[in-house]
Amino acid sequence: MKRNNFYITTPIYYPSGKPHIGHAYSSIFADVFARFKRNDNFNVHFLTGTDEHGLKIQKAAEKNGSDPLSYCNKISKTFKDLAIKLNLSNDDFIRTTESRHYKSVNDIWSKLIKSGDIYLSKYKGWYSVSDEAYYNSDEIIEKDGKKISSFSGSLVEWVEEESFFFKLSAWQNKLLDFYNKNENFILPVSRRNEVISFVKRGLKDLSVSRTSFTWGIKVPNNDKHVIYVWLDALTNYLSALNYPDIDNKLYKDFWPASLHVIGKDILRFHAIYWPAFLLASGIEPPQRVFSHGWILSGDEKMSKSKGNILDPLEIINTYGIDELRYYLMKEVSHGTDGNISLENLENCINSDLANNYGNLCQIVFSFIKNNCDNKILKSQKISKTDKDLFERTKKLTKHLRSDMDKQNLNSYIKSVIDISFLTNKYINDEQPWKLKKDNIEKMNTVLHTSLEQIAKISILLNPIIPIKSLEVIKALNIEPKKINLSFLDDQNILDDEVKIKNLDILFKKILN
Ligand code: ME8
Repeated sequence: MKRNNFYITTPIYYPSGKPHIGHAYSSIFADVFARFKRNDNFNVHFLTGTDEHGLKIQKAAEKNGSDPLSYCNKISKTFKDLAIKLNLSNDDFIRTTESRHYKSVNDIWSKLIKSGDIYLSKYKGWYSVSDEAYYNSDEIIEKDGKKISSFSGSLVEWVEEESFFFKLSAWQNKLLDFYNKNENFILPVSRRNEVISFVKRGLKDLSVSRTSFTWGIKVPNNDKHVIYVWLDALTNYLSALNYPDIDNKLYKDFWPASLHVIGKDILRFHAIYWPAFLLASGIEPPQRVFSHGWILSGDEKMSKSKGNILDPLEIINTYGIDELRYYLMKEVSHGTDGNISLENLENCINSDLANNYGNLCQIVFSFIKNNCDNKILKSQKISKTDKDLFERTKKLTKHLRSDMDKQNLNSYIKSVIDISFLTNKYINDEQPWKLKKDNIEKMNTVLHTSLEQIAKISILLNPIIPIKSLEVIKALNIEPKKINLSFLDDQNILDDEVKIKNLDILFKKILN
């Protein structure tokens, strides 16, 4: 991969039911990084899609009286539509039922056979259809007379069938070595530690094919078996770059992936199986797997099987997409789980968006419209207060790139909102409405400085609230294609003379 290229992926979603807020969270989180990197002049490739094979999907289709492919065609479209509603900036949407994906999975399988990493035997053990995961006996507990996984709480069933196995046990030390050499491969650190201690406890060979159902990619030269859905699904990240054609531009530019965003429930697959499959195939593993926590409802993960779902589309219709994006990114701490509620959403919209950033834009834009004919010429005289604001802003922006490079979005948002808070305070202290009477020169400086701050804040918030921030950016007469983060290296954004356009109210305060 060339420098300045950035390949980022969301998990590909099971089209087994309606998308929920947990799916929206994973997708928006990835989108924020894709947009941030684009604004920072990276060449970005952002992938999302649907994971359409396996028993879980076959069963969901049967329940709906449909054949699996027709069922997937229908439900995959709801995820594609959701991507549009969430305003995702994805460059591609992959479906694992596409021929480009079959080609790539077949190639990986053949490579693993050739390297001697796959052998035929018999699987005897526990399987969860809902997680599409195998569990060891010591991971199974009994609840209400039913066997469940202690890890996910999902029902498991006993399976005995002929199966191909991947020699995962042989990769234990090589994986530990890989984690050691690539300190930031798994973030946050708590998840990295979790993975390392799991691998240190010993890895068993992994069953990578099934014979008891048919909905999947057939094992090459053995029609009785379908390839285990996780070996199939993970390979999507390569298929989307036209793998196995490794000489094509997409693959050359973007592999290894820069960042796989995933939820903590699928960490084992991405942080253990995936690098092992890749190393065994002679392909470089991705650079980073970032595992976010769960969105909880009460104390439980929000999910279809638990029936405690908040519908993202309903929230978008009531509150707006930027409002939902901001709330999810700000309120849910990214490494850990977070509870969400409509009450907190409303409080967050009021405090950060309406009363802070929105208020700042409204005060400055309407004052300039009513008193300065929408034009401001910067004067050269800078006061101590102006300098102070500039210095404090600089201190807050200093760590933003490194925050984003570690997916520390909470810290990033906090700093940007602090800048907005400081600027509101600056306006209140400097009171341009009083300066209008006897110090026009200073009034102009205060207004110009405020516009410069608004420009910075809007560009920094752009990855999170792309629609509203763009309204402000356009009202500042900054061309959208000129958005970039070079001001983080100490440059100003605005010319000395600024002509602005009218700006409508950005965020309405929600009254209870
Ligand atoms: O796991 N809170 O698909 P999926 C936060 N097909 N994130 C949540 C969540 C919640 N309540 N519920 C789900 C799969 N997610 C596989 C991925 S990738 C090669 C294959 C997140 O539709 C979950 O953690 O069950 C996961 O990252 C993503 O949504 C997709 O879940």
